[in-house]
Amino acid sequence: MPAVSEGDMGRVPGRFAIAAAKYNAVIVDALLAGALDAFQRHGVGQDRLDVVKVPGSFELPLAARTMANTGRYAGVVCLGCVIRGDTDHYEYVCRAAADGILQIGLTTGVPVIFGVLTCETMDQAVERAGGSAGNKGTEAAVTAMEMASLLVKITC
Ligand code: INI
Repeated sequence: MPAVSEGDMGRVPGRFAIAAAKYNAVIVDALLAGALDAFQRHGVGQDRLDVVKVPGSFELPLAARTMANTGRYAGVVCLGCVIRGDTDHYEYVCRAAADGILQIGLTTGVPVIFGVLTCETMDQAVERAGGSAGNKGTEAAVTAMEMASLLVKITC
């Protein structure tokens, strides 16, 4: 059996940043509450967290890149909610957010986590923001902590 490494949720390193979109604020605020709760439960208190608000999910990658490039953060969580309307705006915003967030993680080496809901309806968003399908903000925060811990293990 080879050595297997994975993130240790009992040893979460460093500071974290959260970029949260103001568009669909009721949903994103619920994602943010879930993320803050997850950080708290894993020993990352408010003194190790910074939250910035951006207008919409399209703006998340630039804020995340700016924060990742400071070198201050072990991980960056991006939270947003895009709901399909009658136009193809949805596709552009989703694609820009997903591609941008992926690119920033890869180019900076900082875990940048995709906590953006991409939903057909508001009901689906409610389900995923603390409803019957859990809270994707919580999942995004846990993923950020797990990846931050794993990267320390891999590189030390
Ligand atoms: N931004 C969102 O975060 N969610 C949406 O559902 C959304 N829709 O539907 O338009 C949205 N649009 C704004 C976009 O993110 C940018 O802020 C805007 O295009 C300016 O760049």
